[in-house]
Amino acid sequence: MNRIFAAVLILTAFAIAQTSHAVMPSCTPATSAASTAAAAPNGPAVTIDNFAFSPAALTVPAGTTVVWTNHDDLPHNIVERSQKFRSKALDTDDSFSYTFADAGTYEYFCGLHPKMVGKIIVEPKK
Ligand SMILES: [Cu+2]
Repeated sequence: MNRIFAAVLILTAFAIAQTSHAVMPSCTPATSAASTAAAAPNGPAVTIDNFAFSPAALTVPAGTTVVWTNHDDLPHNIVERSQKFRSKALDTDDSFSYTFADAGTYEYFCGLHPKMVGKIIVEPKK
């Protein structure tokens, strides 16, 4: 009896793990991408392509809004190493933007593929 319950539990957990990746992008409303992208149409851009951030390192002055756009056909997200910011899972052509008010080096990675890394170097305002 206990063994059957445990087996059902494991199967359920497995099923959730299998579907969560596919379900993730649809959890968030598709319309939010357009509004975040529109927030800074001319800001410096980081593109996500082939499991890589490009440019991998970007230098901007403080106060700049950086826009990341996912051009891969599977979701990625952006997670700052010390959790200063974190995007939702970005589906194809979704964007995320963040305004860097303070100077510093902001290292980030993809929460879904942690080997994908990049950094934004923010220089003090002149
Ligand atoms: Cu990724």
